[in-house]
Amino acid sequence: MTMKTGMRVPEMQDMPVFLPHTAHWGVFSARMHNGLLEVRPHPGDPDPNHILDNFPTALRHRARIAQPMVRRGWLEHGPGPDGRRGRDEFVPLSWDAALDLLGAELARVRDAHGPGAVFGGSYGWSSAGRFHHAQSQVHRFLNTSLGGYVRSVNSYSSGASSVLLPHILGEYEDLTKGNVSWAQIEAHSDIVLAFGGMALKNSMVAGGSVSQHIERGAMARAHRRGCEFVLVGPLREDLPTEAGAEWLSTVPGTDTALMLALLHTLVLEGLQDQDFLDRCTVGWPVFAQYLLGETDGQPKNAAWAAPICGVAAEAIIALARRLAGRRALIVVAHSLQRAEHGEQPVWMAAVLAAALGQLGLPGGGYAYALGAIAYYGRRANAVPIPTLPQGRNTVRDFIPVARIADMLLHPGTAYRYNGQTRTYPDIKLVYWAGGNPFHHHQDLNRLRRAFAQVDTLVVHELGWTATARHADIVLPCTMSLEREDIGGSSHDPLLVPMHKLAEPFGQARDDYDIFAGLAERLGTQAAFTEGRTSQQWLRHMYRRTQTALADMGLPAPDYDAFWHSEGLTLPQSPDDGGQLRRFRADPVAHKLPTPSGKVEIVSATIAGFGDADCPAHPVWLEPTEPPSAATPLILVANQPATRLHSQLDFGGHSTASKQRGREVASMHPQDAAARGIGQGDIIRLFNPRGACLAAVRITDGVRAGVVQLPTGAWYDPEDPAEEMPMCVHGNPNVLTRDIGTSSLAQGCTGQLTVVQVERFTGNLPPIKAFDPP
Ligand SMILES: Nc1nc2c(c(=O)[nH]1)N[C@H]1C(S)=C(S)[C@@H](COP(=O)(O)OP(=O)(O)OC[C@H]3O[C@@H](n4cnc5c(=O)[nH]c(N)nc54)[C@H](O)[C@@H]3O)O[C@H]1N2
Ligand SMILES: Nc1nc2c(c(=O)[nH]1)N[C@H]1C(S)=C(S)[C@@H](COP(=O)(O)OP(=O)(O)OC[C@H]3O[C@@H](n4cnc5c(=O)[nH]c(N)nc54)[C@H](O)[C@@H]3O)O[C@H]1N2
Ligand SMILES: [Mo]
Repeated sequence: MTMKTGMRVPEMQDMPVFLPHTAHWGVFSARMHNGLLEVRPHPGDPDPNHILDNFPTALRHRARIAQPMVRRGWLEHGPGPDGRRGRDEFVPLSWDAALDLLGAELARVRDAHGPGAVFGGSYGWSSAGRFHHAQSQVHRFLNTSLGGYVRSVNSYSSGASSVLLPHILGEYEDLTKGNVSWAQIEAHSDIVLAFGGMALKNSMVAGGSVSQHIERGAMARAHRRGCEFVLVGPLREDLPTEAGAEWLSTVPGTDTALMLALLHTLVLEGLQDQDFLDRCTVGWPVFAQYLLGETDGQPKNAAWAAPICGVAAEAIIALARRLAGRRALIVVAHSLQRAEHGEQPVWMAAVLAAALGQLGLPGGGYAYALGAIAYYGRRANAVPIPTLPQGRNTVRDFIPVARIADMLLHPGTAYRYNGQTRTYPDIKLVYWAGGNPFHHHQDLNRLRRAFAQVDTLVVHELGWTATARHADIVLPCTMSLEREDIGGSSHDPLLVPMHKLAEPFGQARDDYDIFAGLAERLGTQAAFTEGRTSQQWLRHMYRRTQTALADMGLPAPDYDAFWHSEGLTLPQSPDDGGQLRRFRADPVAHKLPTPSGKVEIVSATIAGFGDADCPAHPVWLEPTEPPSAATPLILVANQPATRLHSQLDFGGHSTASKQRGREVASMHPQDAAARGIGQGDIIRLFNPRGACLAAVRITDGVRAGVVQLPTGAWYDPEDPAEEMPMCVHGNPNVLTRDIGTSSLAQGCTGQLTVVQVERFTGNLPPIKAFDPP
């Protein structure tokens, strides 16, 4: 795969050799040749990722930002709440003028309100590269220059599970990253039951870097050995054909009911591992009363679950029997918990795996989120990779990350989180670098109202995302191809020298240089830069890895040797099954880090919080917004295959997958026919929160009653002056609901919502998302 088409970069000299670089979607090398960027995947990668094809076209695309810009209303009237954000004009400024203005505004907010009025959570994946990692840069800048900021905790990825799992099973990082590996599945698993699947499109990316895409090969080899893969969910493509998967098509959002029924069947037939339950768990007797219907009169049996999940009762019973007595692995995709009551399937899967007696066995038990990202199911590096120290944040206040609009709309209001009653702070200035809330957040019309509330919104971006368009001050940053860095991830053995492959676009600067310029104006330059240039930081950060290698008695090349190599292979820790393996072997000596030291089927801690939307043990809770006559379909807004989130949506691979410029939604033939919709038509998806257009693909790979539209098409409001403009490009977050998973975790619920769909018959509005404002 060598990509040759792209935007010409005439000012760049031809390069004699390919130089290494990396992205969240894979290690590669590239060179400039005849003014074009040529990209080659890492030769050791068995299954390279086509998302690399977005680079050549993206590099000099018109969607890039060329110059610092300030919103006219902000420039003329000063900071303050303003509903014109997102539809106002921008005025180009010189770097000096822009940094002077922003430096003064930061000083004003700091002096008048304190750093507790600055929201610097700045959630987002930004780019690979450990030094120019935008979130680390913005945090370090706000800490060293303002004394801190209101931060965010948890992630859009795992909002519910990362709060729940420590209460009931163990540390999130241990359970996801040091548990069941692909190698164990290849060698040991008899049956893998994957709720939400393990789609290859997802495991093709990993935050920071990935040098080998191993998942397709691992599933193929396991399948050839005789391992059975069963996919539970609404989309057939969520497991690859190489896994030979059986597809159990289910109604989204009903997995907890299905898991309860599987367990009910096991108990009814005496197939649960009672010894494991007695030895390693707490709360089974209480939970069993709920399961058997002794507490509420409703046994959670297969007949009960069948109509909820849309699966025949006999199929549930047969599946339960197949799990018992075999090396069974339960996998739950992140997607299941990115929904209302998302804590429940994560918890219930742990109970099911415990009842099967499989926790801690090689290739068995519970692999939460395996296959969702390429750093799960792999060995950890035995040495630390370089990181940028972020300094000290003196502000104690935080929000669960997905509560941003609530915070901005309702300062001073109380909310529940992980057993606490907390209060939203009063934010005056929001600073974003390396994330795209108009990609990641839900109910975008509400988010627009929220961003209208602040005094000032600052955004560093490489492209004109909707977030940049809603900012008051837009500072153009380089993309990773335009700077030097060190690439790596804690679960990939290759540390990559990321060479500069092109000059910065227009006047774009590195985030580091932007912050250094601001720090100079705030008199905090020494604290922020510590007197180092970017180059000197790279050398400084590399030393940590070099020293750790030397301490292990391993070859520890110096920085120059590393820089001129194709990459440094790091030692890795053994694939030893981690905490669950040790616990299983000796639950007394190796207690789990839960309050009881055991698997908590009933959690006294969570019961003590007293929140009805996340009670003492896993339960089936009805959705509060079920399908209705007005919105009969369930929308699955999952991750896109042709890009990472919204990144480089204007790149060639992403745009090639669209039709008539729109993102493609998938529908079942029955649902399409009922609405007079034909293959390739443009459809309008709508609900009371908003509407968007998409092209349609009609396929029986989607369950009837479900429509799937991936995330990541840049928000493109038809008329931004309207209160609820239609997105003409296909961003599903105009439709999703901005509520927390529950009072426990307050996680993002963007995966599922209810919608209606119709054929769009109006004049097709043009796509403007990639044209500069
Ligand atoms: N409906 C729905 N919504 C979802 C999800 C879902 O399943 N359904 N999934 C959620 C999940 S799991 C996640 S993780 C989030 C992802 O949300 P984000 O991480 O916010 O999405 P990205 O598109 O990766 O945003 C990164 C931004 O950083 C910019 N960038 C890249 N490099 C640099 C740099 O060097 N400097 C600066 N300053 N900027 C840079 C990119 O141009 C891009 O705009 O989305 C969430 N949203
Ligand atoms: N190509 C690509 N890969 C990515 C990303 C990307 O943007 N692009 N993002 C990365 C990130 S940040 C993350 S966090 C992970 C996310 O990992 P996930 O959240 O697991 O990924 P999704 O694709 O959103 O969802 C996986 C599948 O779950 C199914 N599903 C949805 N709801 C339900 C349900 O209620 N029950 C069942 N049984 N199935 C359901 C959907 O059919 C969907 O295709 O992906 C990572 N990988
Ligand atoms: Mo994520």
